[in-house]
Formats: sequence, structure tokens, C-alpha cells
Amino acid sequence: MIKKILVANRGEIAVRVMRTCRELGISSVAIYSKTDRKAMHVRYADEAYCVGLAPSNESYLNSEKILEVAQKTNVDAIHPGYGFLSENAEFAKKVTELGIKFIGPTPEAILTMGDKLTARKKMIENGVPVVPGTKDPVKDEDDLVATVKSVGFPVMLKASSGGGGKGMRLVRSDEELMSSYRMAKSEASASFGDDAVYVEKYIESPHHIEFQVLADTHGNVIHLFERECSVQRRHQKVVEETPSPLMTPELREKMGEQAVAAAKSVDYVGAGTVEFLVDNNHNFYFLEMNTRLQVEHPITERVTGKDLVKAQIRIADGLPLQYTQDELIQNGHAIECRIYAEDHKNNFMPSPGLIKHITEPLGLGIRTDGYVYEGYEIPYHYDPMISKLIAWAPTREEAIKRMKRALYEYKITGVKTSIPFLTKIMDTEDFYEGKYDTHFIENNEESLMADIGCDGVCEDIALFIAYVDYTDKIRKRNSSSGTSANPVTSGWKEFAKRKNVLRF
Ligand code: MV4
Repeated sequence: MIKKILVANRGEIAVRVMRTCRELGISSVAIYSKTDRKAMHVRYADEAYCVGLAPSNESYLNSEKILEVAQKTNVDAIHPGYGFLSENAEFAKKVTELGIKFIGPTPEAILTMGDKLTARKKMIENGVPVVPGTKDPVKDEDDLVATVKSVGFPVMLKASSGGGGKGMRLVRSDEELMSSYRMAKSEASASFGDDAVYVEKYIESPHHIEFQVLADTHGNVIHLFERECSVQRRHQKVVEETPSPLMTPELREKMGEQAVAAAKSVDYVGAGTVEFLVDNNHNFYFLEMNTRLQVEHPITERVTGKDLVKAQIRIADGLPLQYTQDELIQNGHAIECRIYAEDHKNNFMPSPGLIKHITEPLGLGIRTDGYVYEGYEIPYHYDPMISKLIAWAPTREEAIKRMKRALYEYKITGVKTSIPFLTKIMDTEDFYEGKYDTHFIENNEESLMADIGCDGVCEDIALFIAYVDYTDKIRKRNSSSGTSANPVTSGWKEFAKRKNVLRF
């Protein structure tokens, strides 16, 4: 039985995993980099060990050191979270060889799905629909010309070792073909040390819809419905929701079935995600499979009522799934907004630094998965995502309104955040109508970049307290001297103009 888990990650996902460990009576071991001494996952864990310096290569990717800690602390299993070592087959293999359980699929499944062309071939063999295109890498320039002729423009050139948009080129005409091909090849070679490139038909304005799957070691494979992830910017997801506004019961049934088939084709074990492109005519195509827990998993948890980390741990323990496909339902609607420490007014540059104040939204239907606290300094070495805000309501319309309410309550000072940008997304007609695809952000750039200023609950608690103390003092002085002057003097006039500030 798994009694102790090392969480090989940091930030919100490390805390997320440890929360379920605590509920299951499993003790948790944190690893951390030197700059992360004061990080929340270190505070939350039962034990914590420093594994190196701030750069990920020296700490969170330092598999040797991490395995040394795992052995020293006698853990039964390692949870890799997402990013870092989560999709590293070599690491999964080493963990297993030490007699420690890797909370995830086999190294073979990671390898097959990690190579896009191998995954594509596997899907074709198993009857899972893929985008029309080639099965093998482009051999040479003559082969490319012949292939593109048969597929037809526009085409997408993709690096076999790529993923998440890297090493990808859209080609619309013969003139651009050769230069794009050479660029794709050299980019792939530089990024992945593998210059294999293949050809796909380009799907115009697709939706990105993914299916959550769970597979146990007893051969049970189920899906937990879809997540609509089309609101993204430069292959970074920004907002996710479930159910997808595009989905119909028939399409869901067909896609879910193919997601399960994709998982079965690699003897998948654990939690995974099958990504599809969906065009406006409801044609869907396998894109890739992520062999880990995803950032956006909480929206699935919210509508299905299932704890995905608990499922992962039970599966790693060799236990069967606690529910069947037929027992699962989608209850209501959930939306996730990713809160980044970034400045959307400055080309979305990361905005690390000291959190001076944070007030998180609470109340009916709200969940936040975060890790920062007042006085914490966000390091610049890692991903700038600081929290995920999840709103649930019985209907999509109510979930959007609830999300807007929560974004209004969310106050973070000290660093710039994506909260104003997310508020504008919720206010965009195309989003509200559920009529959006992967081009949503670029199509609505003007309104999403507009200024909305500070309007609502006072941003800065310290300033609010100072204002109330100041007006109290003036009032006391006025009453003792028998005068009744307006306590708001010039310095506070701007502040007092805000509609919600106390009036005297
Ligand atoms: C595509 C595509 C259109 N046609 N493939 C982007 C990430 C990478 N995993 C695959 N991607 C795409 N592949 C064909 N044949 C459009 C995209 C794409 C995209 C996909 C999912 C989510 C957002 C996207 C944004 C731009 C392009």
C-alpha cells in the first residue's frame, strides 16, 4: 500500500497533489530548489529536501538527486505533477527500477505518445481518426512536393518530436513550401535534436477539445468527458471550460469512444488526456495524447465530482477504478481561468516579484488552486502561473457570471496579473455566446487590450485601512472642536471618488 509519496514538482500542482495525500492519510515529501525555500509546497509537505539551485536543470529536473531523496526517505511512490519530469520516459523507468511506483503510465506509453509521428501511426492502426496527411517523415524535397500535391494546400508541416506548437509551419502555397520546410527542419533539429518532419492537411479555425481518460491495471479504461481549451494564446491555454459549447451528445459519445481507443492502443495506465482538433462541421481528429495530469484537470473534477489525483494514486496502488463509464455524469458547468503573474499590456511579459497583498475569492461554487501568499516572492525561474480560479454553476451562463464575480473579488498587489485580461474575456460577446475557436484571442484583440481601470473593491487593503483611520481621526477632531467639515481632504479625493468607498 502506498503510504508515502514524493511529489517531484513545485507550485500549485505540488500543493494540489499533497492535499489529496493528506486526505488519504498518505505522508508527503517535497523537493525544492534553493530559491524555493519559502514556497508553499515546502510548508505544506510533511518533509522537504533541497535538491539544488534555482535553474530547473539543477533541481526539479535533477533526476539523480530526486531519486536519492526518494530512496533516503523510503517513499512508496513518486508523483511527477505536470511539466518537469512528468513525461520523461527515462525518469519513469529509473523510478520503477528502484522499486518505487511511478504515478503515471509506463515508459513505453510515454515514448509512443511523446513522438507525434509514432502516435499518429498507432492511431491509424487502431482506427482513431487523424488529420489527413502522411504516416512517415518527409524523405527529401521531391518527396515533400509529391506529398503536398496529394494532400493539397493549405498544409501544416510538423516536427515529429514537437508538440505544443513547436517546430510547426503553416504553408498555403508552393512559393513558401521549400523555405518553410527548411525552417521547420532546422527548428526541429535545434529544439529536439531530431529533424523528422511530416505533413498534415491544415484545419482552418479548429476547436481544441480534449478528453480526460483514466485507465487502471485491470484493463478498465473510461473517459471523464471533454474540456474545451480553444481560448489560448501562443499555445498557452488561458481559459478552459466543460462541457464544450460546441459539443452534442452524439459527438461526445463518438469522441469519448475514440479517446478510450487511443488509450487502449498503448495499454495506457493512469490519468491521461487525448487532444483533438474539431472543425466547424464536427469532424474530429486526434492531435496528441498528454501522458500526465493536466493543469486544467479541476474543471473535470468539478463536473464529475471525482478526485483525479486520488484515482491516480489508487491506480498506482493496483486498485481498480471506483466507477464505471455508465456511472459518470456531467453535473452543471465549470470554467477555469489561469491567473498568471504577467503584464498583458507589455506583450504578456512575466511579472515576478513580491506579493504585497492577496485576497482570494470564496463563496458558492468557487475553487482556487494556488500557492502564493502575502509576503511570498514569485521567482522568475519558473512558470509565471500563480493560481487557477475555477467557477462552477448549474448552467454556463451562471458559471460565467460567477467567474466574473470571483475575478472582481480577486485582489493581488505587488505583481501584475492576468485578472483584468480574464475579466475582459468573460465580457467578450463571442465568449459569452460560446462561439469561439482557437483564434478567439487574436480575433478579439482590440477589446481584450482595452483599458478597464480599477473599479470595484479597493485594490489595496493597506490604503483602504489608512483611509478609514484617517477619516475617523478627522471626524473625532471635528466633533471635539464642534465643527463638521468634510473629512475628505485633497489627498484622498481620488480615492474617495470610488463608488464603494465609505461616505461620511
Ligand atoms: C494543427 C492545426 C491545424 N491543422 N494541425 C497547435 C499545437 C499543436 N499541438 C498542434 N497545433 C495545431 N495543429 C493541423 N493539421 C492547428 C493547430 C493550432 C492549435 C491547436 C490547438 C490549440 C490551439 C492551436 C492554436 C494554433 C494552431
